[in-house]
Amino acid sequence: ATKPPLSADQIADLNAKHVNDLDRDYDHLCRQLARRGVDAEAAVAKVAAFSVAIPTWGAGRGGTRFAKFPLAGEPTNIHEKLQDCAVVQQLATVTPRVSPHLPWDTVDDYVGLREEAAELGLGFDAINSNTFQDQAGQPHSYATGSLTSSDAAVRAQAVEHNVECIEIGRKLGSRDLTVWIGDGTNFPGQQDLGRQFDRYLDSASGIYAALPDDWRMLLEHKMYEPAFYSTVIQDWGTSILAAQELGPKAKCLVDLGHHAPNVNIEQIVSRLHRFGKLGGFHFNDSKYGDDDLDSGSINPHQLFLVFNELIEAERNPRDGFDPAYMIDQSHNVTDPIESMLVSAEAIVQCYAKALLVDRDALHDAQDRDDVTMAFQALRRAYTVDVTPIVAKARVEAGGACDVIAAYRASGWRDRKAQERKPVGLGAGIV
Ligand code: LRH
Ligand code: MN
Ligand code: MN
Repeated sequence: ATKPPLSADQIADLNAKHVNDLDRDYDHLCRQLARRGVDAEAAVAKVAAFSVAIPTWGAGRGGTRFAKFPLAGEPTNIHEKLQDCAVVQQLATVTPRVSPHLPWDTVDDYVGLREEAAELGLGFDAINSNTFQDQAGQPHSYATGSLTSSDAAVRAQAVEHNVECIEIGRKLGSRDLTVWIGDGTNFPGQQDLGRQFDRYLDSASGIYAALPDDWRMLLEHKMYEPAFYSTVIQDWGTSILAAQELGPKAKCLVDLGHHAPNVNIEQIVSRLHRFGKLGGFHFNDSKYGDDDLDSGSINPHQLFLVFNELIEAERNPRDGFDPAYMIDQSHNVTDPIESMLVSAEAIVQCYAKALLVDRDALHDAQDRDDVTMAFQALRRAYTVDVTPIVAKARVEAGGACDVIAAYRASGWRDRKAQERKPVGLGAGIV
């Protein structure tokens, strides 16, 4: 039996205050959309089937390289992080899986951890390896890079860590390994750009060889940081070349904050899908770089356009269509639970809006080169307030109508501030 952290009765009581208004708003929206020939109920069903993983590290306060400001009652270990993720899932109902990061989430008993998560109503999603930091007691430093280091012993250690992540992931029930490396250079001439990529391919193929048949290796690119002159896996071009070289189980992962400014990310989605290489997503928002801001807080229209491409991709599956969706954010100034609740809602809202696009009208306008009506097909969906659709799906799944109000009414963080040990001060990690 599952042991949800919040009282289901309290959520139901809070919802009782809203259900009449929600039903009225939902009926009104259904009628409005029906006039345009759009089926709101179908959107509710699709929204109810949608899910996005949340990262264990997102449950704690993030930080910058300048400072981290801890929050009273924030989780300090994987067990407490799972509890907080379970709170998000209970209220939002679209985040049933967590994505672990190793060695940040190291425990002695991974089978036990999987059971602990299951009791909280959670499963595990993609496992993330970490060869961008040194860990205490590790034989070799990653100061010269990891999978691409010029030192063979360092490369072997980095490969070995990824293989261990796969073994741990098998115990947790994961089926994807996400590999992001910080390798690159800070000075022109520091390394040979070609030979460094060769070393990447060689190391990555060692990891690929350890993948079980039903696993995928998700290659995550990022333009810069921590390397500031060149980065080995810097863009989707390098990423897809590597994935093609490695084999069919290697796919590309798109983190929304990892691109050059103004890059057309939705077009990248389309390209990767065209070649069967779209493997997953890290959702966040960005103003300047890899800001890891809350999803939809800066450019919700871009998020909508990304989902528009994802829906087109789903309708035209190539090599299957099964992207691993995850929130990847750094919650520096908010309660992480609140950020994840709001972000999950923003993501689902953009998905719901993309579902409302009249695709026949869009495709017809495209075929006739009617620019205005093609754009209108998108615009008319984007401007719909889909709150009732998203709330309807959530309440039907036992979640909260107003996620933030319900979370605050639960008093969760104040209780945890009494129970949990305080977090020390320190610089942030990512
Ligand atoms: C790198 C990244 C990657 C890491 C995470 C902590 O910037 O996006 O996904 O695993 O941050
Ligand atoms: Mn990421
Ligand atoms: Mn990032």
